[in-house]
Amino acid sequence: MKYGKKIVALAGGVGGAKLADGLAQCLEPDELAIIVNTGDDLEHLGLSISPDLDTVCYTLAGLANPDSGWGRDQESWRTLEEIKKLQGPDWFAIGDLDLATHLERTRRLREGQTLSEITAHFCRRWGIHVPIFPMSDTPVRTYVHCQDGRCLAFQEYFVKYHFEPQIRSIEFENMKNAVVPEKALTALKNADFVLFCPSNPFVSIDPIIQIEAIGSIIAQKKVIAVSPLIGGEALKGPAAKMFHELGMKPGSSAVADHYRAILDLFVLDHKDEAQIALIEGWGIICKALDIFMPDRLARKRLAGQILKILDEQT
Ligand code: FO1
Repeated sequence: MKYGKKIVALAGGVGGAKLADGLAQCLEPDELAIIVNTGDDLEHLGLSISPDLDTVCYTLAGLANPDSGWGRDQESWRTLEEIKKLQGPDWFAIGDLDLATHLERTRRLREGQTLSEITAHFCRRWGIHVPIFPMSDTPVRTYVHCQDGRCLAFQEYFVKYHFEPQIRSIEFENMKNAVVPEKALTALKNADFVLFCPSNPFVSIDPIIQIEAIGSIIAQKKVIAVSPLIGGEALKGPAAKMFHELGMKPGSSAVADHYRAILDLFVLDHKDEAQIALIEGWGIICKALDIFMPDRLARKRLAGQILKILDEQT
C-alpha cells in the first residue's frame, strides 16, 4: 500500500544503511530517495572507492556482510592476501567481490560517467528500486584534524588508526565545488520530510547538509533525525568519542542540539527517555522508540513506526 508522502533520507555508515533499508521495505520507490555521504570516499590501489554508497547499496540489495555491516556477504580475501605478500597497502580491507565494484566504478569514471550515473547503473544491476544518490558527483573529502597536530584523510583516521587519535576539528575539502546530482535536488524539493538516518552527525550527515545546494532546501523542509546514540554510546564507530573530544557530553540530547536549528522532530531510544523534556524545551517534538536494529525485521519495524509518527504530524 502506498504511504502517500515523499521522504528523502540522508545516510552514511552502517546505522544509516540499516534504517534506509527499513524505509525501502516500507515505501514505494517513488516515495523514497536516499542521499549518501561521499566524504568518506578514497582513492586506494588506484581505485575510486565510495564506502558509504556501497554500504547503503549492498544493504538494500541484501548483499552486505551481516557481521561488519560493510563490504560483501560470502566474501573472500585472496587479492588482499596477495597484496599483503607483496607488501602493498593492506590496511584498507578490500574483498574479492567488493573489488569488482571498485574496478568497474573506476573504469566507468575514467570513461567520463558521473558517480550518480554509475550508482544508478549498479543499483539496477543489484535489483535496487529506490533511487540512491551520492551527495556530490565531484569529490568532497573529509579530513580529521587531530589534537596531536596530524591531519588525516577520513579512512586513515577511521580504518588505519582505528579512530584512536583524539580529534580537534573536521574539515570538508572541496565542499564549495560539490555538484549535487540534479535528480537528488529534485527529490529534495519534492520531499514532504527529510530524515537524517542514525548516522554519525559530524562525518556522515554534516558533509551532506553543509553542501549549500542541499542545506538551503533542507532549511525549508520538515526535518526528522534519528539518534545514532543509545545510552550515550554509538553502536558502531566514533560518534560518542567525537562528541567527547569536541567538548560535549555524548548523548541523544547532544545529537538533537547539534541539529537544533533545522530539526522539527527527533527520535531517540527508550533508554534515553529522560532527555525528552530537555529536547522538547528547544521546540523539537521528541519521541522514544526501540531504535536498535539487530535484523531486517527490526529495520522495517522502526521505519514503520517513524513513518507513523510523521503521518501524525500532517
Ligand atoms: N572498515 C574497517 O573498519 N576496516 C576496513 O578495512 C574497511 C574496508 C572497507 C572497504 C570497503 C568499504 O566499502 C568499506 C570498508 N570499511 C572498512 C568500512 C568503512 O570504512 C566505513 O563503513 C565508513 O566509511 C564509515 O562510515
